[in-house]
Amino acid sequence: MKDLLATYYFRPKEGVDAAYAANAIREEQTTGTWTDLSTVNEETAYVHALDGSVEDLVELPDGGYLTKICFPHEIFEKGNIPQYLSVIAGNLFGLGKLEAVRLLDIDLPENLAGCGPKFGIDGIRKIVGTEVSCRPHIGTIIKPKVGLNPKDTAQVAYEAALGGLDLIKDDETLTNQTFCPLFDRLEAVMDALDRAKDETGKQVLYAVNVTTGGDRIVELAHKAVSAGANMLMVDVLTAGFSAIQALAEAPGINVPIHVHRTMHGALTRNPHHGIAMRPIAKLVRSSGGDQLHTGSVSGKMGSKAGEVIADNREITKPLSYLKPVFPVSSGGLHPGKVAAEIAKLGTDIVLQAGGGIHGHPEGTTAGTRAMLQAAEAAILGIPAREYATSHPELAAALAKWGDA
Ligand code: RUB
Repeated sequence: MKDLLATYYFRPKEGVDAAYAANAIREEQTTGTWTDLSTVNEETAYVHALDGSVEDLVELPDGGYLTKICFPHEIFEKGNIPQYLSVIAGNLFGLGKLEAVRLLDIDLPENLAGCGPKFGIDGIRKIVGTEVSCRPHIGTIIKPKVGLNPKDTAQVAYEAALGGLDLIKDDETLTNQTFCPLFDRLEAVMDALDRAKDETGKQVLYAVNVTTGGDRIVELAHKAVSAGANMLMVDVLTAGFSAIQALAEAPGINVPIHVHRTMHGALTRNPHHGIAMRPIAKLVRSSGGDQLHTGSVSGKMGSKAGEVIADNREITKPLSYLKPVFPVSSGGLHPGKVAAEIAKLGTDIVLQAGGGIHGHPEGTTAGTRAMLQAAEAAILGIPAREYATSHPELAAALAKWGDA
């Protein structure tokens, strides 16, 4: 199939026929509007090739409807994701005949897909050296999320790296503020990771947050890579999908891209209205994101386990034309939650903890070790409490946060 199929949930306003409402979505997003047009006549009848079609309409027990709309591939400008969104997720959200409408999923055909991740799961595992063990990656967000100067940020990174983790990242709110200029921080952190590597032998990734205006992001990313960055971070919904795409396609930017989804709750949280995580995740894969926050099953952010599992399956499923994205489970995680995350999400996952590492009673290095020990225990099938009897860092974490 060369066309794009989009799945929506919707509730028509009282008195509005469901078939009429589904067709109104199709019309608004393709060739139509609220009335017939003098500009569509015998001579311009060719525009009907872009009409699209309502493929399915099913009533649900909650009174809402599920519909699938087929958008002809020619309606899209290949590779222009902002334009894709204007079609599949545009004016329809404001249609007065609808009480609510939510884009649930898209089937994005190969002919409309972008370049995809450069590294994907295997490429990232290769850099970090976990391709044989295949354990989950352990990551941390430097905390406090903002406020530390470059020297102190680097010290936290050093201590985290000594504990043996795989990924260190900036918080989504930290970019290039005066209290922690990006290039000073990058230089200090990469130097700290080199020093840690001399002791541990292990390469750690540092996702420096290059989220900025569209006119500056590629140049900033180039400079960051020249200054030694081995991973870049982008907030996809605030910067836009084209920010990821621009970095993934830019010659000379040969490092993985860590994609944060800050602001997603405004779109994803209402189960009846907005945009589900699934289409966002598929578009991130298509745009070239190597890692993506998709939610946790036991953390603080209120994700729904079933959706996280299914979203992760979608972005990791083998496709001949797109590498898999490494899903990131994050938000309120600590060692006591690791077993639940692995049980539900498997081992091809990045388990990321900020407070759950830097809040460890014995500090960041012990916090990192505790996360890794919790992952080892889960993989061995040993309850965390039992494993903790011979692993003091894990014991201290469980004593502080529990194991549920
Ligand atoms: C978590 C954190 C991330 C959230 C985002 O810090 O900084 O921004 O994971 O949520 P902490 P999500 O580990 O201290 O809670 O990953 O669901 O998008």
